[in-house]
Amino acid sequence: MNFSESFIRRLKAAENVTVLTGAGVSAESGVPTFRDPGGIWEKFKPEQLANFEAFMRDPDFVWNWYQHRREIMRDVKPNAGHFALAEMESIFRNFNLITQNIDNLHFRAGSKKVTELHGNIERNFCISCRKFAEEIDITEKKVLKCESCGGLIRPDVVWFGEMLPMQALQFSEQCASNSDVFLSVGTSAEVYPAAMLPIIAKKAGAYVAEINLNPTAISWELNETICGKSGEVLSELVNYLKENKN
Ligand code: BJW
Ligand code: ZN
Repeated sequence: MNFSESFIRRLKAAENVTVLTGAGVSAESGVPTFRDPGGIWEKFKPEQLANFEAFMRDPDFVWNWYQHRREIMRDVKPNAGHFALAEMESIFRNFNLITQNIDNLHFRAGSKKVTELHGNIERNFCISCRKFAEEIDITEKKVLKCESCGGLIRPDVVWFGEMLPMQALQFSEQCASNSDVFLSVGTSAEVYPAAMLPIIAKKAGAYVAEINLNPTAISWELNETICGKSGEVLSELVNYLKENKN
């Protein structure tokens, strides 16, 4: 792969690097993406499933969908892209990984500094008393009830119309504003406010590159789009950096 000269020059000099990841980074592990052909939203509309009203309308249906996804996520392994990002943590003085993914694969690959914008599928909480549920049986098809108050238990993920965790969002915006280089990897950049982060970084003077199979909704606003599989591009990038970054 030929990385552009300007990208390499900026990366070699970079101290503050931020990476935003999306579902595409986990695709090579076998986790379905949302908006690609064959992705989650081809079979289900987001408004049917990923919002609070849908959960209240049919809690068992939405719960089951998350249980199904938990089974997929439990059985997959981090891929070369996750491992490359974990290695980058020690290459740059200040490296921050921000993810929209809820699948835990960055942690499982060894990344330590991960900011989760859309929650984590492994956690669950009660919609009435907000208490976190203990470990759950992921084969249980009926929605669980809170042991303390009997309220419905939901996954600790961010649905449409819900606020992102405030601290995580503020920290991500800070990282974006202070980046020398910002990478947006495997995300369609269609969901806000996450999709604002590359734009914030660009406006603040960062070199912003996107790694994706295809150009995205925001490509025209960035410095460059590197077309390819994130596992392959990131591995090559980290190998190059290990040899060339001082
Ligand atoms: C590869 C690859 C490989 C494949 N290698 N690449 C401003 C403007 C307009 C709308 C809004 C706005 N602000 C807020 C909104 C509303 C809404 C929104 O953004 N709507 C848009 C759809 C228009 N946002 C919200 O509601 C957010 N909340 C919020 O803003 O609160 C404040 C507020 C409240 C009320 C009113 C106004 C403001 C919350 C968003 C929550 C998103 N939740 C989900 C579900 C999480 C739980 C779950 O998983 O079930 O998060 S939706 C889903 O999309 C999931 C993802 O994290 C997110 C992003 O998807 P992602 O990761 O980009 O995946 P894909 O599939 O879209 O793309 C994959 C990409 O990978 C593709 O480009 C492929 O090409 C690529 N790829 N294989 C490299 N191997
Ligand atoms: Zn409760």
